[in-house]
Amino acid sequence: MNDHAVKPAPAPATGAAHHGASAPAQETDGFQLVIDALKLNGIDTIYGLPGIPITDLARRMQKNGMRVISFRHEQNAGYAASIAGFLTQKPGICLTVSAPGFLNGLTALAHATTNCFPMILISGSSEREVVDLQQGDYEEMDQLAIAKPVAKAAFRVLHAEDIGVGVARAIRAAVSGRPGGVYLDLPAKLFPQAMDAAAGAASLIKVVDAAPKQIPAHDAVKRAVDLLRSAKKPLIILGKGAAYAQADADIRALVERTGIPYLPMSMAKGLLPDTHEQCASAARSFVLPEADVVMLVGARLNWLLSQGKGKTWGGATAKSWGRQRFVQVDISPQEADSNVRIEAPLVGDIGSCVAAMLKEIGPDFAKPPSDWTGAIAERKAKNVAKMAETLAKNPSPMSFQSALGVVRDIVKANPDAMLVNEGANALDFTRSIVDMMKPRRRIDVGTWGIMGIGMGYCVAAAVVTGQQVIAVEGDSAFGFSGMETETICRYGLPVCIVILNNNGVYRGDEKNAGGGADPSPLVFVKDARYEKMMEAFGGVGVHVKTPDELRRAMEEAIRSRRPTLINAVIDEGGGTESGRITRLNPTAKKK
Ligand code: ADP
Ligand code: TZD
Repeated sequence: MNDHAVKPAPAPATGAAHHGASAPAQETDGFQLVIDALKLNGIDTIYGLPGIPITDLARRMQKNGMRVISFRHEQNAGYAASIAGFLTQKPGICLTVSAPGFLNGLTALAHATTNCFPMILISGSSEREVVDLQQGDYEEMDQLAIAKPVAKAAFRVLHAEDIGVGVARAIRAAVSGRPGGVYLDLPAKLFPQAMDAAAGAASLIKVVDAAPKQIPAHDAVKRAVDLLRSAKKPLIILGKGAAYAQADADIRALVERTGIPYLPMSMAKGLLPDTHEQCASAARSFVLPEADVVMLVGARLNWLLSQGKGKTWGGATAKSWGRQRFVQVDISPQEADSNVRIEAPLVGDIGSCVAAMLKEIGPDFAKPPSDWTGAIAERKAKNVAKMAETLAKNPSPMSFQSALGVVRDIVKANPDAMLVNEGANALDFTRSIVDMMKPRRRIDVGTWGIMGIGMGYCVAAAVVTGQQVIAVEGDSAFGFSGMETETICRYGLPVCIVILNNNGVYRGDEKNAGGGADPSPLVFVKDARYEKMMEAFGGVGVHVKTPDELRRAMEEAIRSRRPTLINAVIDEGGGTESGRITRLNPTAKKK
């Protein structure tokens, strides 16, 4: 322990001590116990923003050898923590001040819960007595009550001797079962509370088996395998829960041994290489309505999969079910039947479920009929050829596709690089054009389609993996977290940001509908020079107008590993309103 861990207690006034009968008692305090509790559980990185009452906590964390990554806005620190949780299976920690800092972190906490990422938002709070009587403390707010509806769990610690329990409960809640966001409220008065160091150390808990395996029942495994065996047109959908589970080899074995075509959801791309012959991404709109048995692995039938019904699935009307029969592998026993009937729910952790299925399947599973796989291959070939044609075009100004053709090559040449992606068209085109070759390399807007994850994700991806990070950003999307370019420069992170700049939200050519002088609410300053933001902080800024310039700039960024922002000018009329989700925006202007 270092000098902060223990300090001699002030000399006691009792006679015994004066006679030197025992060594002076050593004390610890709330600050130190929080640090020791986190470190004891292998948590060594904090994403946050200092201020009252956690400034000293951040200082002492750093002094105690923790990595403290300090942001310019708590929301970005929170997003960083949430994705660190996804990448590591350990709760990512976001540390904020009270009321406004806490509220800034809350969006990220809700995002973590929604996406099933383990995260702990630790916020300092003001004096309970004053808060509860609403007497007007500095940044007074009942944070615990506000956090509860968006957190998987929320705890408050009032006494130093309870810090160990509080941290242990927060860790367990974040990573066990379906992971999620946890709120831990630490009032200002807790931090300086002193207690005997030995008793303090004894009060800490090293969490044993924080995310216990959940072994599926054999009859559930058999039911799932039997349903798969009965299929003529089976399909597997891999979701980000499958990516999170880190059961990569078994998932690949299951897909390959069954020969079943699969679709990766966006953050499951690369779980098997996107170029895998069984990957049906390029025939998505064909396989969804045609499939007869669909196995979901760590993917929910939420809006991203049209709730499992309607035209996407071959249903007669927008609300009617298709003919699919479903297997759903998920850790949450409540997930099944949330939209359509799940005939074979398989509840357990994905590693255990997939291993059990492999055992049940044995070495000889009859491969799907060749008229099914053949029809998919045919569709794929047609769509891939069409895409290749589009990518080969070289329009001026650049299109989304001609710019992303370059990104695709660069990512292919750097398969370990992390790809961060947000925007509308910038998201949809990147998802379909840029192949991922390895698991957990693509991180994006997730379940809510949230803008603003960009720079927080970049920071965490670089910090957690040490790999090159490439961010493909819409110009609107980038604006939500753009100030963190300073953070990226401050920590010298190998992040290359490519802004697909079309001067606005979705596109940049819209006019004021009322004919007034104000610009349309959807457009930004024309030809904005975003690259100068990176230059302002000592990074590299590049303004590019052609695929060749973009390629050179990306190659140089990766070679140098310097923070780089490439402002890639694309056609301002190139985007579609809401990207590919116009169906959710019934009044969207059709262009
Ligand atoms: P996507 O957006 O990629 O379709 P979702 O976020 O909708 O994925 O679904 C992820 C699902 O994975 C959630 O229902 C969650 O309960 C589940 N999940 C997360 N981790 C695990 C795990 N280790 N084992 C099993 N299921 C998991
Ligand atoms: N606010 C938040 C937090 N999330 C959102 N998803 C939105 C607003 C609405 N929104 C989208 O769904 S995409 C988008 C917004 C504002 C930006 C699209 O513009 P872009 O990308 O420049 O980022 P493209 O490539 O021009 O479409």
